[in-house]
Amino acid sequence: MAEGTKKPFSVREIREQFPALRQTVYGKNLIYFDNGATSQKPQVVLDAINRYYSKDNANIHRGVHFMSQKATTEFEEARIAIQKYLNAKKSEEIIFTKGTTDSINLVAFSYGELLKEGDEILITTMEHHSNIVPWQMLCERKKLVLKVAPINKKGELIEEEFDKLLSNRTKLVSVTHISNTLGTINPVKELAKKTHAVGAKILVDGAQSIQHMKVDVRDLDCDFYVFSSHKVFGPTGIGVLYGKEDLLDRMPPYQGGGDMISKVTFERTTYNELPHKFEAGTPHIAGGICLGEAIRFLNALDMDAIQRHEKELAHYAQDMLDTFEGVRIIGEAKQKTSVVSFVVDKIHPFDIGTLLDKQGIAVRTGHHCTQPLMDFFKIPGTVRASFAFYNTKEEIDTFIAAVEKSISILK
Ligand code: 7TS
Repeated sequence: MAEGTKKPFSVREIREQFPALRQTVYGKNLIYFDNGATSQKPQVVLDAINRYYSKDNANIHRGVHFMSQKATTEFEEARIAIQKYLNAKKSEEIIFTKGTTDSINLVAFSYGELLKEGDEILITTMEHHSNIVPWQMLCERKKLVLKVAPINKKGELIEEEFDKLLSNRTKLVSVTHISNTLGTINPVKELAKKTHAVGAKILVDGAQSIQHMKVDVRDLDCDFYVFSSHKVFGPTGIGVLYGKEDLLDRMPPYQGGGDMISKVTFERTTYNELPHKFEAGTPHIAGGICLGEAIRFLNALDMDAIQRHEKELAHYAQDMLDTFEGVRIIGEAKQKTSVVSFVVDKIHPFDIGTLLDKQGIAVRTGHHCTQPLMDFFKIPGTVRASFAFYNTKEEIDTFIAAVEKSISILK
């Protein structure tokens, strides 16, 4: 297909490419609504994993031999595919990590080295633990101050409060693009402008956005953007840190080891250039190559159509659940997508999740690694249905009937 041409969106055609969706669970057709936790993998990614380990397996950046050079080329081509997909200026700005959590820890450690006592980090109430705990650890290590911008009852960031917390003491804002628990879409482009106006940097946690919308890091003007491969139809164990080149250049390495050095003596070591400075040791080579494949797969699709489809699914599910007595939707932001979280009066989320499972429906229950957010809503957890482009309205009809049945059993 010519560069820039997108396939018209067809759920049926997309589903055909995901073998995991064609299975039964407890004798029922699987309905996979746990995409916030991890996504299923298309055949092209499965084939790439098989191809790599069957034929191309070799270490990279070091071999003179054919296989090593081939693996190196494929790994670096994946980096370029990701760079283009994110519209980053240079492929050197794409650092392979283990995933979102690892990327945030890298920034917390490394960018954190540039900060001094009294500097402030600003996050929000709706962050995943991965975007809370590394900052708490950094604050303890460097005597920094962690500030938390509050949200309203709908699950939206209160921008006036965010503005009040921003000051020339703020050195980094770290905010999720889309909340994994609420589905809220944060106005990160606007937040980036405000952040830069006080001279701070902004990290966007893209764990829940890259698979649902077109992301252009230069348009957002974020300083860092992080995501996990496994949530974007690639393998586990690999992810990405995008960072602006000048900033990454100023940051010290996170880990020491092979590949990240330029010259080692016992007296002194000099470090390699970007991106290698941040990629110590043998990386997840197959993972990187297959993430590249997942990104190419996504790039051929019409992301605007996908976004419309997923928004429609979430609204459809939410509107129906809203009519049930005793059901409360958690997260009713005006700008929201792909996630419906809810609680039911006097019924524990886990019990609903268990009954849904027996009906072949995979959802997640619990706090979704957002305990402070659960505290804000004064609930122990939610039932969360999180959708991907391969989900259908018919699946939601089955899900709604199953929720109704589960409630009637448990009441
Ligand atoms: N940030 C957000 C917004 C997330 O949703 C997640 C994972 C992470 C960070 C961490 O990603 P990891 O790949 O490094 O683990 N969220 C979820 C979830 O909602 N259910 O399971 C994992």
